[in-house]
Amino acid sequence: TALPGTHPLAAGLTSGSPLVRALRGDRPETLPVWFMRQAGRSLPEYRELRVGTAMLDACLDPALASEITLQPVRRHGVDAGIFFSDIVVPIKLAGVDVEIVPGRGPVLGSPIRSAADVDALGQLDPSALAPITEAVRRTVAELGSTPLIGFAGAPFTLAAYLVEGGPSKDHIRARTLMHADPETWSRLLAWAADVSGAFLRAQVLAGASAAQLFDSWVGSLSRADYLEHVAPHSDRALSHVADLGVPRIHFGVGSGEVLHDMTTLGGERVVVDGVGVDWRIPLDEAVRRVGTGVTVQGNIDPAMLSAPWQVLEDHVRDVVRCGGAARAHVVNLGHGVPPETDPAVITRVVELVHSLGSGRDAG
Ligand code: 1CP
Repeated sequence: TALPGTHPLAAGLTSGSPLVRALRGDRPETLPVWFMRQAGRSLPEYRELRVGTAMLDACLDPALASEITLQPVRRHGVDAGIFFSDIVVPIKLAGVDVEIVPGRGPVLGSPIRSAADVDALGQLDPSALAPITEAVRRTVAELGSTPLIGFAGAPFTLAAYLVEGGPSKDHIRARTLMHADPETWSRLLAWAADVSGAFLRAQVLAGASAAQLFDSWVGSLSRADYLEHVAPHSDRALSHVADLGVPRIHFGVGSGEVLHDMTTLGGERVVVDGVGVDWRIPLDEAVRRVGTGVTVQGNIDPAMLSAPWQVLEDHVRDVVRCGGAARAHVVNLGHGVPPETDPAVITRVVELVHSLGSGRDAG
């Protein structure tokens, strides 16, 4: 591996952690659990720190980004930190005019819709990633034996913002470009893959022990379009960390039709270590689709977090029972923590999962 000897995984600090073991296919004594969007608006300590600082400025302030990453780990006792940043940070660093509008999400100054727009995209200067590297270094120094997960946006999900110019429902303009001008589409996705890949690689080299690619909006694609126009670019993004030997997780929402393809990226073999599953299909069904050559991650329904405790507890036990069909299971939500979630509920879910042993004996 090309990891520096001081890296937490190479140095043996995180290699025996439940998260890393589970991603490598092992069943640790306790199931690992973490939550997508565990940092952020559900935490009062986050809201306090963020007062007066714009989202992307917070992402580029190493002390702030590191502290926000650590908050949910301290509070909930989760088995991993997820680096506090956003999928649009690297495209901003590559010169794209993008802001994160509170209550809305990423919004571009001018959407990318033509061949000329794609030609005008700049490259990501590696030195621009210095605040990311610094934030990750500080974070892993505090986390010790708890692994940090680095992440990036998959090319399709990034293109959904780049072409639409902001959040959208069915990504119709993006999918239109894909069919109307496949050559321009392919160049746009290759650009996004390399920018995201460089962002992911910087996090891993600076100390992240796992890497997750978020293809949040993959559910708006047909399987045929996914295989032809998207999967090769996701493969390209993940290839940026392939030589580093860290476990790689691939996650999407509404991904049932392409779940298997997300593990093989269109090839013959499983090429990722973990696949994230949303709340729409039970994990035993997910295992029927992906086989036992990959660890499953998920899939507590985020809507359950505000249900009465007994309803939530039964659901969590069921998720763990269904996850018993997989070679290994990383417990998570099917998508992010809703901002209105009571953080005490999250802590209680962590305690419950940790009381269920390896997951195989839960019944
Ligand atoms: O002011 C704020 O608090 C802004 C809210 C916020 C936060 C806390 C945004 C805007 N991004 C983030 C952080 C973030 N984004 C993290 C780290 C926190 C953690 O997971 O603990 C991560 C991993 C992301 C990744 C991200 N950003 C994704 C993929 C994951 C997912 O949730 O699907 C996506 C799609 C985005 C875009 C984005 N950024 C922010 C919002 C509200 C959105 C979604 C907008 C939309 O609906 O299209």
